[in-house]
Amino acid sequence: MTETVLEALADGVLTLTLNRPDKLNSFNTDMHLALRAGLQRAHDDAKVRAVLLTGAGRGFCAGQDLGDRDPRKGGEAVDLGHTLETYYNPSLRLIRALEKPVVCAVNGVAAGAGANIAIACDIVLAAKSAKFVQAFSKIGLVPDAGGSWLLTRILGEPRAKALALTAEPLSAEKAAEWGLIWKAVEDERLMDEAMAMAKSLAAGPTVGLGLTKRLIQHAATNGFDAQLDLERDCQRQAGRSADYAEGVAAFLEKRKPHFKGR
Ligand code: T3D
Repeated sequence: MTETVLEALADGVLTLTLNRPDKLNSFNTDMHLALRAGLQRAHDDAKVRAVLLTGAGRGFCAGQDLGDRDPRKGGEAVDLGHTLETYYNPSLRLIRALEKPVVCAVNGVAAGAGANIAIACDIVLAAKSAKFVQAFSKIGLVPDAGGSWLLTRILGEPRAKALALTAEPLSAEKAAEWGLIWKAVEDERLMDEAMAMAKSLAAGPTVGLGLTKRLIQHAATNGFDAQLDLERDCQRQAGRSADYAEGVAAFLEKRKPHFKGR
């Protein structure tokens, strides 16, 4: 059977490739479970120091496989609240909670939950030909996979509402201009640039990078005082890491640091 998510670990980077290209990598149950297993491995395996998420074929991910939701097939209606809680939300939570950088290479269209999984990642690069589509309103649904939260915080209400209500595609270049993603790159450069970014992060001070991710995510909801407290706690922890000692020693010795991720 074809694997729905391909996993490859090299140079500290765990590459997860959504692999249902004939369906634009839309999610069936198997792909949900495989993605979650890959993300869990990223948590558990100390050899993984960064994740690169991408899609096979011409699309990144078209969200839910609507073939699995065909109302014409009859039977009991699927409880979509249950499918979010059981399948989408655990992976979203894993991406956000993982204290290692997650780079996303959006190789083509990212629609519905696929768009929102992409923007939940830490650093998003997209091929210039890619587009982001909040496809939900076209089929009578609401933004999910964290989209209502992320879009509103990143873009503000006017743009979040317009994208969600109209389902108008947002080009990669516009997404970069609006700050929704890190950058749009030439199609043929995407995987090289995304992998170079992931490798560079994987060679970095993993403890400090993970804590940095935690801090920035909490800033969206913390008040200033609470954030100062969190910075204090995170800096205390980072200051106890071997990589901090190595970073300072390397600076003083005028050489490149060799971080070990501890
Ligand atoms: O259900 C729950 O558990 C709740 C959770 C919901 C989360 C969600 O994500 S809901 C939103 C679901 N996604 C969509 O509504 C997007 C549907 N797809 C599209 O709007 C378009 O396909 C795209 C904008 C993504 C891309 O357009 P285009 O013109 O580049 O490609 P296309 O020709 O429409 O699609 C290519 C093939 O992929 C086509 O198959 P075919 O005709 O070549 O055999 C198409 O049917 C298939 N495909 C694309 N999206 C889906 C899909 N098949 C199943 N499910 C899809 N979501």
